[in-house]
Amino acid sequence: MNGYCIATYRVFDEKADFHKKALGIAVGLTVGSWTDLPAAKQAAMEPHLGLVVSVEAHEPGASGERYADIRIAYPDINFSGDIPALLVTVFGKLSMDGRVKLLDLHFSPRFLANFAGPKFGLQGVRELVGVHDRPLLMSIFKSVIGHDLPALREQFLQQALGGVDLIKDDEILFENPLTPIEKRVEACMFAAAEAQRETGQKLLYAVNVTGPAAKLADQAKRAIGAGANALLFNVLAYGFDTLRELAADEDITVPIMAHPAMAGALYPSPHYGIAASVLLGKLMRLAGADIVLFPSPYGSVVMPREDNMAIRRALVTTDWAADYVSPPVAGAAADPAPLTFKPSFPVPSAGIHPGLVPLIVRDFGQDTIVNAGGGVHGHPQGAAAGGRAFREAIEAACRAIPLRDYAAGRPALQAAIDIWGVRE
Ligand code: 1AE
Repeated sequence: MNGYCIATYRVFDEKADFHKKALGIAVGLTVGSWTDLPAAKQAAMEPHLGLVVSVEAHEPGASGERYADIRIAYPDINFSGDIPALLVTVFGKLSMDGRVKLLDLHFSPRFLANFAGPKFGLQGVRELVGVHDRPLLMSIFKSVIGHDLPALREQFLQQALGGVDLIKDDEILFENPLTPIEKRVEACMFAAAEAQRETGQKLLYAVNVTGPAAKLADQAKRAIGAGANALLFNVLAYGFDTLRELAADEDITVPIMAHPAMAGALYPSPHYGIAASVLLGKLMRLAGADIVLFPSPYGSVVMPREDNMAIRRALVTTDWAADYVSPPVAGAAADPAPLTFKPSFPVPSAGIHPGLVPLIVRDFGQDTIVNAGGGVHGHPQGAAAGGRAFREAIEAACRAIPLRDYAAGRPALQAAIDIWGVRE
């Protein structure tokens, strides 16, 4: 039985006949030409032919733009079972052909069968840190380039003493002579143990895996050998299949955190690129990210709230198939079954401070990681107080207590509110 992966596009054009355009995509990105083929050749090519599932045209509204949402079904026998092949098929040349944005992807069961998804997932990460009843808290190293190991170790210790559950490298910290990865892991895990003796808190340190693609797995394993208990990875700079390979490696026995660096080159335009929910949601989870960072609607790098909610749905729910439409062809596989991959942890990030925690909990509930760099290190009483202020804000939000009330008698939270305010 033929399986189809379905791509949904938003195509902008002042004059085009959108049905003709849809047919052009379906044929052009699969068999190339159709009506010119002799009947015998058409019969042989039919299983490979892309199909127009729907064309929903929108006449100019308030924006004055004319566009259509077009769904095309691509036979999965046309491409190998990997993300690069799928992306090149559905949006390779097309991404450069006028104003067109890839809004969504639905995967056939046969295509999905090539993937294992996250190895740990949200629940596995919770188990590693032993926290099941609140959002987790992560802080980010800030100002790391040019620092030596003792300086980094001290910065780690101060963050850890604030009661954070995870600490991540800054994504711009690459392999370097001052803090090479194995030495960095040893120094930071030593500080993690020191902090744990004081706070009782288990902690994951996501160390940045960098360098030539062919050496990433080896570097990750060396870091794990030195004690690393999580990895950070700049997925979009390397490609989704590199993430999939790391996640599928049996010797990589720790969660992988996906950083969204470079995503802004791809998702923000309404006219071009790939929707955030596909880029930072479905494809990240498919490729095996246990934890996924993305800009939030609340902080310094703003992503619209509906995009954030669509990413959350893609990362944590099982209803990817909910709006799958079977292609109108005999022998097409039935709608895909609900997803069985583990959920990935969503991490709305950038410019987060304690005064934003109620909004994060309102939108994401308990199953999120509150993540901050400047919001921890910029606390007037230091990074440890910065972490404490966040923990207090999380407690307040989970108990639906207004932050300003909860701050009374809690100097760390009060000081954070005094400088950053509260948005509820
Ligand atoms: C969306 C990525 C956020 C990130 O990596 C980062 O470093 C945030 O830092 P702050 O919290 O904005 O200081």
